[in-house]
Amino acid sequence: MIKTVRLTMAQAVTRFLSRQMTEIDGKQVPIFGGVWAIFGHGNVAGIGEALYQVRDELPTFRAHNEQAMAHAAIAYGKANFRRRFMAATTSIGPGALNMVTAAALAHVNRLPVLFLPGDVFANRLPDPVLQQAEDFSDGTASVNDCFRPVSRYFDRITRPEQIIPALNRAMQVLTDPAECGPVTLSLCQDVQAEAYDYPESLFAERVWTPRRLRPDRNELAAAVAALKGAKKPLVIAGGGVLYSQASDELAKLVQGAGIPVCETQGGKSALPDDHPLNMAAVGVTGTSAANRLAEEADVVLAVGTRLQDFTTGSWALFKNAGRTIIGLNTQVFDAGKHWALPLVADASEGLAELSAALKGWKAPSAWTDNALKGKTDWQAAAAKVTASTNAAYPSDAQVIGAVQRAMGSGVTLLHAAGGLPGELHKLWQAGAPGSYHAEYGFSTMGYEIAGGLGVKMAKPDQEVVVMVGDGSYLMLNSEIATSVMLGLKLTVVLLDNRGYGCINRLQMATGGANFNNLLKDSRHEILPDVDFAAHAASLGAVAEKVASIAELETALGKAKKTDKTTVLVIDTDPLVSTEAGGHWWDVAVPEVSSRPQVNAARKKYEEAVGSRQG
Ligand SMILES: Cc1ncc(C[n+]2csc(CCOP(=O)(O)OP(=O)(O)O)c2C)c(N)n1
Ligand SMILES: [Mg+2]
Repeated sequence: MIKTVRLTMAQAVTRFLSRQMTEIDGKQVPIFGGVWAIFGHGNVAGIGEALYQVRDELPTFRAHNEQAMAHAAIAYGKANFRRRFMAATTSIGPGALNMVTAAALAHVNRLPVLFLPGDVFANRLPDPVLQQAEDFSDGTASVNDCFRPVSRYFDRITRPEQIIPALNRAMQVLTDPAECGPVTLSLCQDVQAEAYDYPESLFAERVWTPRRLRPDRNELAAAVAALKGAKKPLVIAGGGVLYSQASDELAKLVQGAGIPVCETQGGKSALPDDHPLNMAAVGVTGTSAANRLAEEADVVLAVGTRLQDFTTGSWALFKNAGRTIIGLNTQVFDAGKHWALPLVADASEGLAELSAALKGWKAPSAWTDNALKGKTDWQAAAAKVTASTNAAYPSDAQVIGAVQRAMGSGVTLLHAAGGLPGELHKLWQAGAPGSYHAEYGFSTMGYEIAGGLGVKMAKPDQEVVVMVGDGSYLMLNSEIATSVMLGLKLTVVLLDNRGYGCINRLQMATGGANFNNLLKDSRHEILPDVDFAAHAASLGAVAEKVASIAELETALGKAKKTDKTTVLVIDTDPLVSTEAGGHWWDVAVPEVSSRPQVNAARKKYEEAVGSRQG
């Protein structure tokens, strides 16, 4: 007879989650950092009661918005290089669907998070329950089906014993570097409360260590041959380098072979910004140093990157017609993209084996020297745009310069949407791996503050600096109150350019009229003049509006010394962005229009599309 324990399905879930462990720096720690929860009728009696039972081993955190709490959970997973993660539970209906955007964010960025939304009654007897959508033709449909396309694994639990294989599969997905992404276990609310005799073995402590695949011999040989034949090799470092914690192996390979490196948004901080071979940002928001090399490169070793359009300049960046791309990636789907030579492996293992096989081989020194010179030129251009100013409306770049001078490279900097991602990708001088936290896979407005909270939970001893536009702030700011409540300090720098500055600039670049982006160009009776400092103060933060770059630096100096969440607001110019560096991005311009500006933009667009390689 196997030993069993009688628990509700929800109690089985929380007990199981509390027993899953991992090893960090030789020490065993729980793999789940906690559970975010907003309760409603769909989870308070089931999962809510079960979370209370394990509150000492598996802490529960309360938030103000389900999307935001999911952002915090996802940021926690990212800041932990996917080695630890969190769960998020909601009621049914609106509470559940508030997490769907966040699920897509995690799906796009390949980040681990466990969603536990409540679902309708499996027995259907009280139907329709509060917040249940009724499908006239499909009795099995529930609004939680919206999670299916944005979950790496989705399951609906309609009987208590189904949770046994579902939890097994959930852990596989959350801990596998190739499959990694959001898992949704949609928990029917009546079943949460149903008891079952679960085998005790389900609740044994398990230790999960990351799988590190070594390369296939043939793929490795092909990659080595391609690199040895290269005259102009270039490495693109993506987020996979960080998740694999492969920075040392990357440095070893490129220093040994004299190969310049450039970084995607997800990969920035793979090497410190001041590493001589780090050409920094590549692509649409790239530096001149990196993009010049990318245009000429004959062999591109793309490590741990999805090669999204911002990285490849919508596939117009790599202009060398004979170029070969090597895709070093744990995921086959990414490794072979765009006819790349696949090298399916963990980044660290793959780089180590490439280093060993390339020992003694060096890229032509003219190529490496050319790269070093390009970096110096870029640094001079960047210093100019980030220098201090007395302007009443400084640029985003000038604010970035102030934050960098005041906070140094030792902080973790976080951003997600608006004009900031492009400027920070180019201009922020990142320090240690993971110190630059960009959510630019989904670029979700409103990720910033909640994401900062998740990073602070993962790195409580780190100074976490969130940079956010007025648009993103207004979309989702509620977790400032949670950061105050939990004593998790954030320093938030809010750039108020009175509207959606970057989309307004994109609108103008595509020939459009200034329309519906900046507040002044939007239909209004009264032009809003939002007092962001008063708003942030009302949520419990220390808040101040500064009048200049100099005042911002002073205020940041003060913020560094306090342990309270601080929000600093500065007015900025919506029309300026950094022209240096950068690359074309494919945004389709209307083929016909009564506006001559659109027709002119279309002409330029067609020329750019025509120059795309492959
Ligand atoms: C949830 C969401 N909605 C819409 C967009 C499209 N979008 C990208 S940036 C942006 C404007 C952001 O405004 P703000 O935060 O003020 O930054 P700014 O562009 O002014 O720098 C919009 C609407 C998005 N990325 N995310
Ligand atoms: Mg704005």
